[in-house]
Amino acid sequence: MATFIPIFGDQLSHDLSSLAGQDKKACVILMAEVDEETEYVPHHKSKMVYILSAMRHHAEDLRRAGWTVDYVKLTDAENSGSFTGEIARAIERHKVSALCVTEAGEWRVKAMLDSWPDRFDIPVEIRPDDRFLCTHAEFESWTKDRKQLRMEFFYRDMRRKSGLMMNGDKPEGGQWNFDAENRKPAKRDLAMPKPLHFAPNAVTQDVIQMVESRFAGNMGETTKFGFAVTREDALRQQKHFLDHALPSFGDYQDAMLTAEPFLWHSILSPYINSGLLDPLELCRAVEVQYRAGKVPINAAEGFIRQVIGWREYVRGIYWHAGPEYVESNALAATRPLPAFYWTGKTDMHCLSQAIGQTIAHSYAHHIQRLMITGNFALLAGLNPKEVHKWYLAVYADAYEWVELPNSLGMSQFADGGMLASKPYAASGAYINRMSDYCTHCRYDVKQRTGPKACPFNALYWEFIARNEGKLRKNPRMAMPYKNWERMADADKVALRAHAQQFLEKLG
Ligand code: FAD
Ligand code: DLZ
Ligand code: SF4
Repeated sequence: MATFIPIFGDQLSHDLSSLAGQDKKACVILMAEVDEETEYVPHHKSKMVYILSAMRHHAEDLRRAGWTVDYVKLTDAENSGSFTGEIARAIERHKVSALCVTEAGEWRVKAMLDSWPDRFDIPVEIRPDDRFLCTHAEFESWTKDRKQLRMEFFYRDMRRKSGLMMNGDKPEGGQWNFDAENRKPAKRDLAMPKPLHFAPNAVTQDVIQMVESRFAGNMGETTKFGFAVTREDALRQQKHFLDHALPSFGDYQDAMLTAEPFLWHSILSPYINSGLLDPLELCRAVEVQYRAGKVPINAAEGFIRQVIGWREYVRGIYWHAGPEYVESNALAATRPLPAFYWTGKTDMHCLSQAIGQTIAHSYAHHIQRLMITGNFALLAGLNPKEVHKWYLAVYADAYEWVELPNSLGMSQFADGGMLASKPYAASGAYINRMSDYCTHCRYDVKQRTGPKACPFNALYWEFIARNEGKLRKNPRMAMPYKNWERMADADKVALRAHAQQFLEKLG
């Protein structure tokens, strides 16, 4: 009688908790490609190719390591289309005495796992996912007696807990955070590193064909597919990042350039989130580069903060906020997502760049997600649930636990400030400062009204005016409201009329 171990597409780690201490000879692992997962949002084609090919390669790796793996493909005739259905079928195929699984990464799948003890007539053990630094209990205890949940204080605890960039109990460099040094605009640079491109092998080609025929209408191109699909190749990209991009990662973290989708970013999130890379191992490798004098402190600290700070913090918020978090809409935003989010066809150059590269690569870096597509959605009052579903569909790194707090909380302020102390709302001036987009745009970033005026300008003031009742008392919004009050009435009327005309045309 075997122990049965289901492994999901975001659990592709050899040291997964459900595998720990098991006798390989007495276990059967199940991995299943199922409609339920490929269809809960219209995933980008490259995201699907990445996950399904990485699953197939991981199954082979596990077999080579001595495990028995039962793998169900999406095209298998008997495939029931759901995890629960596949487990029921597999229990009939194998003599199974117990089921052991690593906890789910999101509320939807957790509800399913919680139903298994009643559904199946065998003991079900659900183990914690120990690939995170902060446990659920630790995060809950950190939230106790705090009026506000702010990443910066949580991050300090994670630095202390991990010992990363610490000198005893003091932060390396004498301060916790070097973010003030990480806001430089970038210039075109021929020496800019490019992420490695991994040519699809026969397994990936098979998945590409299957995805192209089953999901022809989904966003994306697979012709440029070049993600790593094995841990070995993901480690190659990790090394490439450490050697070539990390030294300037900090300086240009917030920069954007036309036709440069990657800049000095790591492009590691798909691998970290699916389990091919270990986030703590990566952070330790970053610290080694710093201690060896190869990268400056603002790069090393900045990178480590993203991973043990922001990544762990958004996971904590996701589980703390509960399954109803997805329904939050503090600013009562209802406008439907414009069609150009799926096509990139808009004459706003910043948006066509961010969306165009999303279509091409299933990737955009953080500032593009936050300050271009996210900022536009916030200013235009787009429905936050629709915005969330878009982010969940289009990025290769998107799983609900990490995407939802970032989109609904950080970028749309739909949680009323649980995650961010103020909305990330900005006019064209910010985009112009941090990018070269405006110089290639048909709009004039300096104009606020009139046919050539940058839409972000009037939309910004419309956002301020529309949400005055909800945001006026936020101390971090005092300056914009002071500026709004100082403005002449005629200017206010003209700005709001211009914004409303634009929004009407948006449909
Ligand atoms: P780098 O810039 O190289 O950063 C290094 C690593 O830090 C990333 O790989 C990632 O693991 C981590 N990281 C950085 N910022 C964050 C953050 N805010 N939250 C969590 N981890 C972070 N990240 C996802 O992994 N999945 C998502 O679905 C996702 N959706 C987002 C939606 C919106 C609206 C916004 C504003 C951000 C979102 N992020 C998401 C966070 C961030 O944009 C991506 O992690 C990052 O762009 C991934 O690219 P990279 O690996 O090159 O990151
Ligand atoms: C995203 C995704 C897709 C597209 N397909 C599958 C799949 O067929 N089988 C699978 O195990 N996982 C898939 N995933 C990832 C899952 O959505 C993710 O692992 C679960 O939602 C758990 O959070
Ligand atoms: Fe975007 Fe406005 Fe700049 Fe055009 S002018 S790129 S719309 S910020």
